[in-house]
Amino acid sequence: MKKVCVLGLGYVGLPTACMLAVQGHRVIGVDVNPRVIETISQGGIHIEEAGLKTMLQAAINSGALVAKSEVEPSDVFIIAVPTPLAADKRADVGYVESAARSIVPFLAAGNLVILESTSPPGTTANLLCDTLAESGLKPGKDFHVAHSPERVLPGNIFSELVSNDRVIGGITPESAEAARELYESFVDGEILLTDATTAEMVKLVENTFRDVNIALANELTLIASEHDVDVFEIIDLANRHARVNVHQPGPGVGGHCIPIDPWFIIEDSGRADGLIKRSREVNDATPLRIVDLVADLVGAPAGDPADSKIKISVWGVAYKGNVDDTRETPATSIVTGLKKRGFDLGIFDLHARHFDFELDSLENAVDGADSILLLADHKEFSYLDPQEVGRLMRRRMIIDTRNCLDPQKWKDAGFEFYLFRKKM
Ligand code: SAJ
Repeated sequence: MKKVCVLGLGYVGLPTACMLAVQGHRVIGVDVNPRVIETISQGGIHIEEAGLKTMLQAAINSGALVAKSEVEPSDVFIIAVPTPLAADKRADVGYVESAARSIVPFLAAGNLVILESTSPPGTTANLLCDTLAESGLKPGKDFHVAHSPERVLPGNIFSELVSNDRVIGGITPESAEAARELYESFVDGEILLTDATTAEMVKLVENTFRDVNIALANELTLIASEHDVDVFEIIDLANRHARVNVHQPGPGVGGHCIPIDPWFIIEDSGRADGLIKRSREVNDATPLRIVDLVADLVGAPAGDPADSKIKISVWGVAYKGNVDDTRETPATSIVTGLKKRGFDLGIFDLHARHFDFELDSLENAVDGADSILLLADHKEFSYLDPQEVGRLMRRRMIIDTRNCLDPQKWKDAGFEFYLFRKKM
């Protein structure tokens, strides 16, 4: 069992720290945000994830996990800090660099440093190793360095931490082996070893694959509406073909990963004008197409926005269903666009913690509304009673951009029901 210092206690770092602690490692969880340290030290959680609170309390109560604001000498250092996208569409690796620099004073021969943050190709071999070498020790000779990208799906993190195959890229084969030894303590999936830059690319390719396929689905939505057919039915039937896996269209692509990572691949590539960039543009344009769709179906507010009283009840502003995360959520630009067009809005979301606009209760959100616009497929929405909801509305209309409601149930309650532009 090792002494492991995990830097960054977010959606990846905190579950990983808990998992290592309950496996018997001595874990120091470090975060620059004092409120995060305080919350965790009291056994509380600052992010919503199934099973996290229970795992955290077990780790804290056993004494195996301690949350601190300072790094300290350890056998293993895991860096799980954000790599946001800068305004110039390049990766901001500043948090990785400062995390690495905070490790330098404590680095010792025989240590292992693992970068889990999604990073542009070459970050581990160059930026990370160069910064750690400021310790005077030689990366790959005196200590090990590896990149092991997290691949967990928010909402299903703990089971995927264990069951997913894990890719580990070492700056040397020995570094990869050293990292395998740690992950073997909780990973049941296959552990696949490679070099650090390949591991970085693997992660970016996974998310880019998803982004490109979602772009295809979002483009198909536009084509399907030209023929007045249901895009979800088309995709469902096409996916019956053994070699076809079209993803689901939606109101846009959000989260901290899929809309970001493709840029990390193309930022230094001569191929910046190809499919990957075009897919980003298709997905980034989707939210404003939803605004146009609402104006077309519900009717644009006439004349001076001030006296228009058309109200849209927006349901679900998290970047996807059943999570609390609103980072890069398409709902932000959709709400902004609808407000600019002069619509009144009522915004309802049971999960989202932080949103740029005020959230309402369900009653206030639907009160006097002319249509519901569903943006995130939270499971609670399918439990709602359309009659009860309809009683509060001025007009019974619903636009579902996630295909997560039963059209017949709502139509039986007198609702006009739209899947994107397709009237059901
Ligand atoms: N989305 C669609 N249609 C789809 C799938 C997703 O519109 O068919 C949208 C979602 O609504 C959301 C966005 O894309 O707005 C991303 O959601 P997601 O569920 O695809 O992915 P994340 O961001 O929650 O998690 C992804 C996962 N990557 C892949 O599945 C390849 C996860 O495994 C990664 O660990 C995570 O990114 C990450 O941290 O990189």
